[in-house]
Amino acid sequence: MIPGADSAITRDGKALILAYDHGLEHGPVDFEPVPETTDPSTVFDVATHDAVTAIAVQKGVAEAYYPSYEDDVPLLAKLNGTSNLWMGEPDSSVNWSVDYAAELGADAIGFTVYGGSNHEVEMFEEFRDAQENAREHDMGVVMWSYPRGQGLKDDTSPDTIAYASRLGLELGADIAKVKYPGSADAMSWAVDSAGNMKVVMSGGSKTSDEAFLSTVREAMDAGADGLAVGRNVFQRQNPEAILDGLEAVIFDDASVEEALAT
Ligand code: FBP
Repeated sequence: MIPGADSAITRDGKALILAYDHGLEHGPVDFEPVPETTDPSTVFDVATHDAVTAIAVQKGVAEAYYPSYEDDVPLLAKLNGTSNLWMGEPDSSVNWSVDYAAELGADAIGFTVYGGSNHEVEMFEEFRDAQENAREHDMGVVMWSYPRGQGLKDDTSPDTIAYASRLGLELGADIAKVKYPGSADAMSWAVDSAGNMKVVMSGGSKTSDEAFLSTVREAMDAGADGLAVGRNVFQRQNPEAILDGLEAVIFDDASVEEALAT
């Protein structure tokens, strides 16, 4: 971790990353609630909202769409990713290089690490290469730290999520993105376990405005540094409204009631 390496994708030290790699990770089924989101331009337009500190996409989407948005939103190059068609032990192929991401204008890299998977050793080594290369380009490093695999019983338990955030610090991420462990106390432990590395909460499947903003408020109160979110934004008919609310909670320290009123 290098303090400040994430500055291009944070605002006042906090992050609101809009994740849009679902076409690879889950398939087009994630676009069904709002069919217009099948077109990446629709989600890049959403990402121009002031609250969004970076958009995370895979290579093909970056190549085809980022040139039209490079002045509007920082790019977080999600380097690895796997499809839902893969039925094996959790693993993720590296789909583009750090050098190529830098050439496309990326400000930071994103990398999934499945700690505990039978493929942990290779994933750690791939992360090492990407992390060290990102340092050469002065790019921030965000780890999607998702412990999972056949040996892991509960991938969102407090122990597991604290371990997930600690893996980010140990392996040299600037920000670790972790699943919400279910309570403020557990999130607080995950944040403490990360030392001075930043921890952001992962969005998860779509919930109501109030439920989602309440969880984000809880995570922020527990010391989280923001959010990396996909479906809870782009699966809404009015994504700008939830981004207004998230901006209030994350950057202006608003209560849920205040955020709902924005
Ligand atoms: P969501 O906010 O929609 O959960 O997106 C966050 C994210 O990490 C995406 O970047 C990724 O596509 C997806 O979740 C992977 O989720 P999972 O591996 O749990 O299916």
